Amino acid sequence: MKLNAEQLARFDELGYVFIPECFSQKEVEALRQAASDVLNQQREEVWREKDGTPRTAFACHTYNEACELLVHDARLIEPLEQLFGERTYVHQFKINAKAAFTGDVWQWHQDFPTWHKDDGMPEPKAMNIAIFLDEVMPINGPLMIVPRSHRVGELESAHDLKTTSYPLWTPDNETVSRLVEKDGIIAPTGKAGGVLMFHANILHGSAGNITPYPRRIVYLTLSAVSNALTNPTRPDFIAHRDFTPVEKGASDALARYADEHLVSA
Ligand SMILES: O=C(O)CCC(=O)C(=O)O
Repeated sequence: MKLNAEQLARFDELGYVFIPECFSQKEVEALRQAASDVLNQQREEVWREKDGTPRTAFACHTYNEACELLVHDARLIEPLEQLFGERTYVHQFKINAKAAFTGDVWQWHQDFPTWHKDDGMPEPKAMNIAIFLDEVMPINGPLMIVPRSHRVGELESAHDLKTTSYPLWTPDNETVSRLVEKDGIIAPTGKAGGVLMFHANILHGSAGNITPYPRRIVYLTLSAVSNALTNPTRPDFIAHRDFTPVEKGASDALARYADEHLVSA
């Protein structure tokens, strides 16, 4: 799947592209079952909120087949190859649960400062791709984005350890206010199966989820192969050390997996 001229122009101008209903309901259902499975595992890759609810399952493509198939999905790989002009490796893969009632905040941040300062990633030639596993609504902690903020480059930031997320490099409130005053905040919402791709320097964050509606999102981070990590300090389940280009799988691989494995409710 390639981005069209309008999507490319939109990405350049605003720093993100949203593709509603990119994955079918059958594929999403297979991924939802995968999410329930991995988030309930007791292992070092699964991090929890203060009350013990699962928050993030890292690297689950290494211990779940549906997640592994997703990593090789051309709908995710091709647009990034197109944007970077080269092949990509998997820098990170995770499922953020943002559980009903207890899913906690993600502070305002750009992704690149953390990748740069904690992992030694040379350039912002990497990107997060969000795949919605539940309907993302204005009320259940959607990802909020400051459009055009990718154009300001890497903001000054401090290491913030306040939430249950891994430590992030976050800008101060004055900086966030200044950028928001200029360009506002948007929150792409939509049905499960939607895909949101956003620039490594876009300012984003999300509020806590006090609704009864979970908001599970998969995040696949792909980086250009020329942009390998030079000094990773985080565990390799958070910042992978394998920089070989990710291969594209069969276009119907996830759908076939769903046909073979879906457990009906
Ligand atoms: O899931 C969210 O709400 C935010 C995740 C995020 O910002 C990140 O992984 O960098």
